[in-house]
Amino acid sequence: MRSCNRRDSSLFTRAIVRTPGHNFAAGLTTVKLGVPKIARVLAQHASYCDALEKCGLTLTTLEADLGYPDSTFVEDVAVLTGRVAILARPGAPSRAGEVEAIRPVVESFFPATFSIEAPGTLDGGDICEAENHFYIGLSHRTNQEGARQLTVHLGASGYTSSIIDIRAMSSILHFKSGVSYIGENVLVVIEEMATDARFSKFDLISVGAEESYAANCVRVNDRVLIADGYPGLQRQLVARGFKPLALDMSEFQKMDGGLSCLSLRF
Ligand code: CIR
Repeated sequence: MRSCNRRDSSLFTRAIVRTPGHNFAAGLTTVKLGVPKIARVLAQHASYCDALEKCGLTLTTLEADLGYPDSTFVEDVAVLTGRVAILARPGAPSRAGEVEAIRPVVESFFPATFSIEAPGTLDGGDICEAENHFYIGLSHRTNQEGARQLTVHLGASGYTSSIIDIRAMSSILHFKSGVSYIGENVLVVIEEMATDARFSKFDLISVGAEESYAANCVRVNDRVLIADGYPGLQRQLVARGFKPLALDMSEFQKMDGGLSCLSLRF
């Protein structure tokens, strides 16, 4: 089955999610926010899935994969677009096997699926689509070769792309931890990105240092999913006519995860 050939990068009909495993806390993290409580992880994940359904998406829910504690962060293993799917090649060795586990699912929706090959590495969390242009974050997970291969695959489908080096930005793991495109030419950015001339064509919403986690938000059809507890961003969204839907993300934040990482939307 071919996925929708959407024109607008915020219009989706489906999403792939993966239930967190009971060993979720064994995944990677760089923050010191404590150990996630599995009951809360599962409850927050269920609320996230409910929110996607409320936004009109049909979910494909994959079973927990105990071999990969970070595998609930499905966004990192693929880049799904309106025209083509590219399986990623996660930069963290402990996550490498997640790709093969999701391959048949992605291929069932996207017959034309490409793959990032060694020595390229690429995490989906580094890729931000803004209409028909893709920003590719060069990070400690996504390398030059991975970015180059993705550029070729996207270009073959008529998309443009550009590379943004975030390796010196210690406050973010992935490019999309600090940047989210939410449609209507609006880009939500952390302060460090707000003065970047490459984003000057956008209507920028800059989130302050105290709300920087909230910069990872997701436009899904007529709603913008945001992390709960960030009133500044919520106000700015409402002021521009967006309809935010706040979700408790505390347990995922403990593992460096944001809202976008929990689903592959298409
Ligand atoms: C990791 O370090 O890979 C996971 N613990 C968190 C991944 C979050 N993914 C994302 O921001 N796209």
